[in-house]
Amino acid sequence: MPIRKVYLIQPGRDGRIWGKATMAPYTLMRLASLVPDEVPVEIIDEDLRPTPFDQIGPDDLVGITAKTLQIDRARWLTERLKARGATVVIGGTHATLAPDDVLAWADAIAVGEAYRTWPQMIDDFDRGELKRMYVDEEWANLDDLKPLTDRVLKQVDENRNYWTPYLEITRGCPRNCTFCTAIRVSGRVMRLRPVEAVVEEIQRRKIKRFFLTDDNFGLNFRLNPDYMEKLFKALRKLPLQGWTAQAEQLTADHPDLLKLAREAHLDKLFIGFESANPNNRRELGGKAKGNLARYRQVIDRIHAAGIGVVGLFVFGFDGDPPEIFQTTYDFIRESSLDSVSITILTPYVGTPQRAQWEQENRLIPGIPWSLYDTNHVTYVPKLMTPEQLAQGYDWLARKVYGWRAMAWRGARNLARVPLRDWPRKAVGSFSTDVGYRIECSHRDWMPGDDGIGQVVKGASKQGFFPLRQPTG
Ligand code: B12
Ligand code: SF4
Repeated sequence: MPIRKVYLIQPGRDGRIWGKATMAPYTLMRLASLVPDEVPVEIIDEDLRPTPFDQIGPDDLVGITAKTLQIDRARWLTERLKARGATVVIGGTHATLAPDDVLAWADAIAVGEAYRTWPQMIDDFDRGELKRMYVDEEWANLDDLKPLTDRVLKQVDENRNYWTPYLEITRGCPRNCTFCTAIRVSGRVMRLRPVEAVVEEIQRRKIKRFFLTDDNFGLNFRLNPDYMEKLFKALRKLPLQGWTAQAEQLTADHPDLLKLAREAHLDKLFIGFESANPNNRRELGGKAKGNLARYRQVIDRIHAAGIGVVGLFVFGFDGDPPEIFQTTYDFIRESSLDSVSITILTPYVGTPQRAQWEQENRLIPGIPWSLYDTNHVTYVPKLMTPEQLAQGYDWLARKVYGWRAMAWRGARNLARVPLRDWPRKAVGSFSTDVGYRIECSHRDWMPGDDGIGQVVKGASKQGFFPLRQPTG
């Protein structure tokens, strides 16, 4: 049937926070830019507005993106949209990792990156020949990435509607941490976008701040130093306020590149320390060893370049005893980390971690996908009970995301930078901490029939401020 319109939906979860939504729909902006000019396209971010069911009908193709924690909502939406005669395609992480799970209820699925298959799906739908499954795991050359179109940028108006614009510069990770899905969704080969294309995109989007979607941007300090030098020299000419990226500890061993990165307005590196327990090194693909002295050195060296450090820690590895929370807290308190992310290990489909625990019969049955959010316990840990893992996590969350702890960290971060940088630093520190505090609020989250759920005060005795309900 000839296509009338394409809708692209980002399922909601947290709604607006102080008037804006947190996550700009970068994935959908890229996909919408692949829609031929003659076909109308509309992006719906449910954190900003409800899905307009009454406007969507039989000649429309609806694409929904979903990580695992959004897939229950994607299914709820699909059932309603199909009832209106629309055709629904599901893509993104969960469809890529668990295609059969999604094929059971979606009209079609897109496995992998979809740079090649998404335009083909639109064309097939237009000719009435849409197939059920499209696989694109060729790890497209990022040299040829289609630029974001002006109609998409105008429609999303990201500087007005969102706290954080996203940007992709590199993609892939050659490591293979047992709990991570990166190699299935982004490939093991590190791919780089041409520096000129990155600069052009930043200028056209008029973004002054951004968070890189790159899984392991920092690994390029070792793998592609020449590219990084070229990139930083280009970015330092732009009037940016600051940007942040995910990295690993080895960035600290490249002081010259760190200095250039700071000149290029890099504000903070999110470093995956992952664990303060030296017994977990096998799970961490060789990148972190629980060596606290080394962690301190890394933080000091990155700080010396004028760049902030957010420490990422995961809990519930098979080597983790109940004391891991206290050990990690002691480290966090005496380290000079700018901010901290704490998450519970989550066995996503397609990871070696899940395969092992499935075999050992340790996955807790009946947990909805919406609680695969890294804030909930979904398996039986080895050296603690599930309750001990949940309680230890709640204890640590209260310690590190309490208002007093956040204010103290904020003040310590300000003390490290010159007075002229205080406004930038204060906003940066506070927004990262508040973001993680909100993530932890999902401990008070009870899944609902609408695939989203709601906050039930006191569900975890966490006591953080309640989240706003998503619109619609
Ligand atoms: C950036 C990012 C974020 C951003 C959010 C960005 C956003 N707007 O959603 C932030 C930092 C907020 C974030 C948060 C979280 N994230 Co995250 N995130 C990423 C990351 C690093 C990159 C995603 C990205 O934007 N890539 C760039 C865009 C262009 O590519 P893409 O999204 O992959 O989309 C392509 C294809 O997947 C496909 N596609 C996608 N959707 C669709 C839809 C259709 C219809 C079609 C045809 C194709 C298609 O085509 C696109 C173009 O090629 C990925 C890792 C990764 N490499 O994917 C993790 C990842 C998606 N995140 C993950 C997780 C676990 C989380 C958190 C739960 C972590 C936490 N505790 O905070 C939260 C959840 C927040 C939430 N409410 O959704 C996991 C998901 C695992 C899973 N099985 O679901 C991943 C895979 C990381 C990992 N290492 O395991 N994340
Ligand atoms: S280094 Fe990071 S992105 Fe790479 S596999 Fe490990 S956790 Fe995933």
